Amino acid sequence: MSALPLVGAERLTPATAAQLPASVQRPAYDRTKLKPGIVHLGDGAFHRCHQAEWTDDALQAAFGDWGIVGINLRAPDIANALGAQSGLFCRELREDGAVDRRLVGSEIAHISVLDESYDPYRLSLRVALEAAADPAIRLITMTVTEKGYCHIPATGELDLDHPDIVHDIAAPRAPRSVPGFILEALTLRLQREAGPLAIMSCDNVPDNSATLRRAVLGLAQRVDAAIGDRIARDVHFLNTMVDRIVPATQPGDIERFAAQTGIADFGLVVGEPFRMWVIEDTHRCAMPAWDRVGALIVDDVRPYEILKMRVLNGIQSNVCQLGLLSDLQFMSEVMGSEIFETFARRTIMDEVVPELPKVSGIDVLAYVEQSIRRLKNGDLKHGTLQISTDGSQKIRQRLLEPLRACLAAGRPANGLLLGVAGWMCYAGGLHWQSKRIDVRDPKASVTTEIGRRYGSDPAGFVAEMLKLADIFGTDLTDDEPVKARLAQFVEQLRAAPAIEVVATLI
Ligand code: CS2
Repeated sequence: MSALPLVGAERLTPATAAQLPASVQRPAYDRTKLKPGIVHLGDGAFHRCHQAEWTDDALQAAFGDWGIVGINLRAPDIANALGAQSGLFCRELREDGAVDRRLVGSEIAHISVLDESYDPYRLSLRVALEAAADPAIRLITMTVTEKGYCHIPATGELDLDHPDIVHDIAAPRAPRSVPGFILEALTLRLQREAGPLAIMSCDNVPDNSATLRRAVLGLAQRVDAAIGDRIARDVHFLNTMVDRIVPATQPGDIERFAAQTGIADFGLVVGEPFRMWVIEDTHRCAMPAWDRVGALIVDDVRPYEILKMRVLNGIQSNVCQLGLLSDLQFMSEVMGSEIFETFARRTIMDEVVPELPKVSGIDVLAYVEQSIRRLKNGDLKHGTLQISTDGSQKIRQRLLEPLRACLAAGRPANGLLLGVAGWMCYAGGLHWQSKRIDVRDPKASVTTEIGRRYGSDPAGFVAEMLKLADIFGTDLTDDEPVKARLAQFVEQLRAAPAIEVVATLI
């Protein structure tokens, strides 16, 4: 689509919002009365299409001081994009050709911490910390992606060698990492007696908020042990499971929206109708009335988390690299191929489902079919590259844990192993036709170096990859059958497009 539709479209603001077509749902509460109650770190597409929408529903059901202050500690610059729109943005849900549009009002302020090379960086960081330390805030939520936790993926422990953690131990008042930011914000809050607070991670990290808590307390131990003790006692960290497929917004989405509505919305997000949110809250912490609009409040989120990470995310991570290595750009193209669909279903049914915990109220087989349907949604442009990004942080919970469970039960795990081999080839930069692969991962320099050195020696390549203990742990390094199978798959993936290897396997 050309950029022309944006010319002549008016920027979305509280004034121009009135010009949106009548079919666009509006907030059903008085937004001018909304005061802040939540600070959210990582104000990206997923947050806006999930928690922000859910908060709009909750405000509709029971109005209260639960406006969201969005903070981005790194690019993208939301203050520029959403500040100019007074926090307003629309979300579109797309499926089977149908489009559902809604104006979301729950976000009321935005702060971007500037790049460190700019002079006002420290000032912008201070503004963000003060926002989080404000007594009006009773909840800090976050979607900062897996790598934001600065943990070792294989163990979930804080990575004390992480450069940002090293920095934050030396300079805790000007933190760079998410755990460092939370620690400093909590320090300010405790010094000022800012009142009760709960913290809720909404990332796809195993035991998400408990992992964050460990990171914050681990850092506190090295910075100020007394503050650490108070955090451990006074601040609740609530584990959650979140679910909705929300690809990164494309310029074409914004152009189409402008062409169809006359309004240019630089905060637009596009997702699927399905949504789910499960919150583990045994303390009954203060939060918006999310439970009245569909969120589940439970005593133990783990079964839901394991189900979602191994089935929905599991399929995504099992096939995204293989799709990319077949030159397929979007998940819907991958899952639209009968070969990949059969492969994904078989892997999940034969290798993953038998070892899943029971989840109350959920029929696992129906859940698997629903997940496959969701992943085939051709109205969403969910890039195989987007899901492959940061795979080193994702594969433990999505592929390796189910692989371990399957092997321990004495079952063959060829589908999962092919997915792992796909990740290895992607991370190693090994395309069968030697096309350049865009490896986006915190471990990219290490994995591509292994690919460069061992590209023509599949067994050596697999052995070196498995030695990355922060990803693979130490149990697979000497597992000869696993190594042999992975090496065989890597060899096949070096010789033909992945879809052919998948076809042979099924
Ligand atoms: C995706 C997830 O990019 C990714 O890692 O697997 O964002 C996925 O779409 C969501 O977890 C679905 O809830």
